[in-house]
Parts: sequence; C-alpha cells; structure tokens
Amino acid sequence: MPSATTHAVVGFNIVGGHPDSRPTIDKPLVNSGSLGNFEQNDITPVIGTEFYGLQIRDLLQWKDQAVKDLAATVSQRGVVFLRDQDVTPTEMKDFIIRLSTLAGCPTTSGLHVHPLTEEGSELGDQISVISSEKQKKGGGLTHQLSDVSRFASTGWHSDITFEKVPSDYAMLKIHTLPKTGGDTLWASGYEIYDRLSDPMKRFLEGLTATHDANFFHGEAERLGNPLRKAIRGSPLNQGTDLKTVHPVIRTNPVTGWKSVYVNKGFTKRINGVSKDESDMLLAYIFNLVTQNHDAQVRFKWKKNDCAIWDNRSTLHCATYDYSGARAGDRVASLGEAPYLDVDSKSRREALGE
Ligand SMILES: O=C(O)CCC(=O)C(=O)O
Ligand SMILES: [Fe+2]
Repeated sequence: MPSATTHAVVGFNIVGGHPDSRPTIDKPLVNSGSLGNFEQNDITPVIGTEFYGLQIRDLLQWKDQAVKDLAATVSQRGVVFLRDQDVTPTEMKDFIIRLSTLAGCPTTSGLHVHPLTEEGSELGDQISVISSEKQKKGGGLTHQLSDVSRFASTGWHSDITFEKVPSDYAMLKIHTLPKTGGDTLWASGYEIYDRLSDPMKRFLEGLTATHDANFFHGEAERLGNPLRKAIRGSPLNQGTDLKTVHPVIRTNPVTGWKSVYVNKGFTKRINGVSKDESDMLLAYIFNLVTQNHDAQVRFKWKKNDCAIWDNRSTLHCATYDYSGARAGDRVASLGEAPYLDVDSKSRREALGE
C-alpha cells in the first residue's frame, strides 16, 4: 500500500476506498435479462451497446430490476447508446440518481455539482450544459479540451476524477448538432488493463496517482464565476483544492472487474516513483488508450440521442471538427471512493476470453 494515498486500507487485499464512501453492494450485479425484449447490438467486441426502441422516460416507471439490468449492461459494456430520446433534463437527473442508487452507490453519494457550474444556472446545479457556442466565447466545461491546435486525442478523460468521490455514471443528451462532425469516442479501461503484461499489471496495482484540476481556478477567474466550494454531490467533495489520489487500477463494484483509472485530462503524477518514471508510465498508458482503436467505440450523434456510460471503467473524448452549433445536457452521479480489490478479475478473465 503506497504511503502517498490519503485513503484507508479496509482489508488485506483492498487498496484505497474511504469508510464514508463505500458501495452498498458487496457482490457484482447479475443481469436478469429483463431488457431482453429490446433489440440490442454490441457496436464493437469490447465496448459499446446500442438499444433500440427503449425510452429512458418509460424506464423511469419500471421495476427496479429493469434499471439494475441497465446498470449492469452499462458497466459491462462501458457505454450504452439510445437514439431519439424524449427525456427532459429533470428526468435525466431522476433517472441517473435511480440508476446509481440501484447499482449500489454509497448512501452519501448524489448527483455531482461541477465546480465550474455557474450559480443560478438555468437547468439547475446538477446539469452541465455542453455547448460549442459557450466554448467559442471561452466558457463551458470543455473549453480547455477544445484547442484544435493540439492532437485531437488531447481531450481523452474520465469525468471529474479530481474529486475524492468521482462519478460512477454519466448521461449526455445532444439536442443541437452540426450537419456533420462532433462525434464522441469512448475507450474501455477494462481492455486497457487487459493489454498490460502480468508483471506490469502487478506493478501498477501497487501504485496510486494524483488527479489535479486546480487549473479550474484560472478558468473560474477568467470567466468571473466563483468556483463551487460547497458540497459537490458528496460530503467528501468540497472546498477549493481540486486534487486527490486514487489507485492506478480500480475495481468496478458493479462488474467486479479491474480497470485502468488514469486519464490525460486530470492525472498528473504517479506517486512513489520518480517524475521521469511517472511521465513515462502515464505516456505509455495514454498511448494504450489513444492508439488502440480496437479498445474504442466512436458514436455519430443524431438529434436527441443519449449516451450513458460508466466513468469508473471508460474514458471518452469529444471531437472538435465542426463549425456549426453543437449542444447538449450532461448529468453525472457519484459512485464510491475508488478502491482496488487485488483479488478481483479482469474483464477477459471473467468472460473466459
Ligand atoms: O461533447 C462531448 O461529446 C462530450 C463532452 C464530455 O466530455 C462530457 O459530457 O462529459
Ligand atoms: Fe466528459
């Protein structure tokens, strides 16, 4: 257990986690197949499933088991796509909190309030508006990722990993689209873990990394909005220091599978090794994410399409290749404080691949 972590050790083979932010489930969810009446298609072998004819609005009225089965599917497949959704921002919030709760999020976890969300934002504190028009004016959450003079892969990230209690699930609905362009890509953290050699897996399992979004202070100052210091969805997420430590490899409680948990957006340093070693290791893992297009899925949006993803075990990247307006709403729920169960399996091991 590296000394750099601020988290408690709860068992011989558990690294990280926090006593006030543990999952309420003690074993992975089993998909009962209740969504079997809906046609589904796996878009690639390792990540991404599209459901046909399923309206999230209807699912809100359904039994808990159907919502749990959707959570199991999202966590196993990384991201789920649903075309042409009627769901409103309020219903998105209701749905994602139900999904997160039924999938076993800690009782202390709710919906995230992004530190850059303006007070009195029109859709409420818990909706992040994704907007190319805001971006053009130098605002919005993704402003710092949309510099097109850099590699398009610069923007690969998992949401809000700078929080002590980061996101389990997120849902994005895109309602305004340019004629072409603006695709989003997701990559499987499970698959990235599976591509490491056994000695490298063991080595990285003993390490933690520092995730830092204190660059948001400059953004907030520039935009003239005070940063959100009060509770941001969990009592563990408050204050002005947007920096934390997480295990480099974490276990997803919903699947029980190990995933790589570092990202270009927020992970600055692997702890306990030299700076040069950290840079080299991070660069290698980032290359695994960006250069393995067979660990990725790319989604071409149509109006009102929705994506729901598991932020614990995927990364994603927007594409800034368009000039027209593109806009949508995102809601993110909070899961558990990240931990590694050393005895948990990898995805390929669990599926017998
Ligand atoms: O604009 C996009 O496609 C993705 C934006 C994003 O990173 C998010 O919604 O978390
Ligand atoms: Fe994101």
